[in-house]
Amino acid sequence: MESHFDSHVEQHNEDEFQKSFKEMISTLPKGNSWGLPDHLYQYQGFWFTPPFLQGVLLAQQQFEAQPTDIILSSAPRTGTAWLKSLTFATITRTSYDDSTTPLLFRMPHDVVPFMELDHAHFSANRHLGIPLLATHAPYSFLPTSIIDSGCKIIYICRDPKDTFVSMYHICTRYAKSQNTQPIELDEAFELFCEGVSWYGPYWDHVLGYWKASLEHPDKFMFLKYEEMNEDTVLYLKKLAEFMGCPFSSEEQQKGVPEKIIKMCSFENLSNLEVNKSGIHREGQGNLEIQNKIYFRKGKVGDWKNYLTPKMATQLDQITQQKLSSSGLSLN
Ligand code: PAP
Repeated sequence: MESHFDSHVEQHNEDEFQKSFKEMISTLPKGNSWGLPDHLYQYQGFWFTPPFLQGVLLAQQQFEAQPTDIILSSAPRTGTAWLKSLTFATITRTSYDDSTTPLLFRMPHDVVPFMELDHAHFSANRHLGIPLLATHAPYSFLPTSIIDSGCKIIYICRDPKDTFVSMYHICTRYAKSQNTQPIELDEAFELFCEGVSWYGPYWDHVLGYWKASLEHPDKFMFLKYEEMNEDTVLYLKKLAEFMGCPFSSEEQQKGVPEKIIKMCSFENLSNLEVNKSGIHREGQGNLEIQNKIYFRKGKVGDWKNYLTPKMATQLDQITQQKLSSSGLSLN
């Protein structure tokens, strides 16, 4: 059991960590954060806002992965919430059904702990007894215990054009909710192309996980939002198998995978009261955000409504150049 002394020591260490983190961050290159309050800072090749970078570094020091953990990794706006809801509903299907699942009253981000921000509560957040943990950390930033423990990693990525459009919208919607000036699309586009985006450069994020997945295929599942959208049943079955809880033939006959997919669909989740009017990270300063901001359209190819053909070509060219000889395509 933890004593007062232990918690005092922990607090002291945390204060020390905060102090050295602040000093360290003041030496880093600073980037435009798309009109949002915190600046982006470049650390070891990737851009972060301070709370997220601090969280990743703390996790590197403190998080001890278990071999049974399943890490859900993604760059922002690539399908994290969808992946969380599908994996959560699949893993908990013997405890809950579609009329009792916590997804009915908690948003997907609130049923799976997030490594960068929930580090202080790892054990507390596992009260649901599920092995899932989410992170946006680039592969090279993962705590060594995740690699060493051999736990499973599921990565989801998405066409950079839709990822960009989705990121642009969450920034403008958040800025509007704070009554601050939203960034212009052109400016955000330039920043994204230069790699200056949350956990960007986006392509480097994807490539880090892609290469690792080729090296350790048994430990990785590498997903694309578009493929999941095309054949969700197939990918949900693959996910269940990968997580060690395949759907039995009886479950398949009863349509359990289809029910989970319906429950976790954009249409269903975005219309739930919790996702229309709830608040994520309430009382946590700049991290507080309305749940509804996370849900926009959930469509493949919505970029066509926002990018000019010239912009689309420019992004495609960057993607082709960055991914050349990797064997991966994203558009
Ligand atoms: P995050 O990094 O902010 O958590 P993330 O969940 O990775 O975002 O991705 C958000 C995208 O997934 C949004 O895409 P859009 O802007 O193009 O619409 C969001 O609408 C979409 N999304 C959210 N929930 C679902 C879902 N259940 N099914 C499919 N797409 C979804």
